[in-house]
Amino acid sequence: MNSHIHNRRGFLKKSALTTLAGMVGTEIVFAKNMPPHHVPLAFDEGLAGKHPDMVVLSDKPWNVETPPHLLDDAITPIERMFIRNNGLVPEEKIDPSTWTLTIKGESVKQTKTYKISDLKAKFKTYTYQLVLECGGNGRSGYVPQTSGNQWDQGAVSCAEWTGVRLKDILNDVGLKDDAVYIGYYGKDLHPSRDPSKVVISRGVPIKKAMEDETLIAWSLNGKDLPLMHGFPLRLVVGGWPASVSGKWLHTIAVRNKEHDGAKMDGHSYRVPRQAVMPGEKLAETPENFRIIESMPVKSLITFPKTGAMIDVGKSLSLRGHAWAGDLAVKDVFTSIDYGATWQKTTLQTPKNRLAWQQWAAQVQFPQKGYYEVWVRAVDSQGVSQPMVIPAWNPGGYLNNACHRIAVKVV
Ligand SMILES: Nc1nc2c(c(=O)[nH]1)N[C@H]1C(S)=C(S)[C@@H](COP(=O)(O)O)O[C@H]1N2
Ligand SMILES: [Mo]
Repeated sequence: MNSHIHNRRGFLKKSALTTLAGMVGTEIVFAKNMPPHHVPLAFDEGLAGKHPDMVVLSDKPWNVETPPHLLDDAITPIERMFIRNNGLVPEEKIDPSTWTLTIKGESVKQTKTYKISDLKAKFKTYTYQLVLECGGNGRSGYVPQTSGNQWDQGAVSCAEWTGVRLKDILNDVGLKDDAVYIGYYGKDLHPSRDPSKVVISRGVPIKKAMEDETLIAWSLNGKDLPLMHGFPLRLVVGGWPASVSGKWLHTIAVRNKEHDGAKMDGHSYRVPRQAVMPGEKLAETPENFRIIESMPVKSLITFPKTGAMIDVGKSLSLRGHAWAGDLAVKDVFTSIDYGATWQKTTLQTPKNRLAWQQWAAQVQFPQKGYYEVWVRAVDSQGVSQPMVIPAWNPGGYLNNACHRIAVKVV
């Protein structure tokens, strides 16, 4: 946040003009014409601290994705993490020392409220590397096009989250026997700015909520959460659509039924129970649609970048990551002949459950010319990524088709 340049609502401070010019590295011509509410693009808060090559899909709300070659690190740096907001970032001043988390709902024995300092003092702190992938990652591959952000391959990250286990908090609160689901509430605003409207409130079954790796986190890659990623507190649930990892978290409801918050209904984060024809309209009932739970097996080539040129006779070093929702990845293969033959790569074990795994390969090309390198992962139950786009669905979710890059041997 460039709070010394402009405040949360984007008013440019007059005194900041000189600083701003300094940061741009040159004079801002026509600065006197800048409207008072104007946030200079170069410093727009959504992109503050982000890598310049991130791809902006929209800015109201912010939806920003990462090109695959920027995801080369084992732990995704904050500047390379995708952003997916359904509404507007909280505009109030956030003070972590007064921020609270309330656990309530039909299935708690008592309602209890904790300050962040209480969480830190009362419960053991854990750090996990967790894959967060938007349920709509890969949506742009579906024909006919479905509504929603047209993500390519980059709505995924695996960063290091630090916080306390949700299960430790829930055990401290005390649950009734009928607890089956949790739902989160965050402080972001509905795009209409109507405070009575909740923009998103999703959740997971109690079994997933009680897993060791399900965290209430205040830290990302060893630093305070950035505002865009949920400062000061966030639910983090690895392996499931990242929409269940609620940002700007202030309340968790423990439910005696499936959570019925915003974006739990219709075809939101749901897929048809039975395959449908591409473009087919289907009544949006729970009989027809199931909630997406564990994400399917997937992989990325993060090096080299597509379009790489290599000298004939040289072998090419390839690398990337693979992940499989709640499961581990068993094998990763590459192909240079459109899937006719596959070579096994070297695959590392995950740092912890629900972290992505690194793979690496050396590939030889038989002659000069154009190639595509494909990567395909197989999960611990033997299920493989498809080589073609998987079943079309009205929400455009779960496209886990093989990632590919173009290589020219010269
Ligand atoms: N409060 C709140 N939490 C949220 C969202 C949101 O809009 N509001 N978006 C969800 C969705 S759909 C995704 S994919 C992830 C994205 O997390 P990130 O922006 O930190 O990468 O946050 C989830 N948590
Ligand atoms: Mo998402």
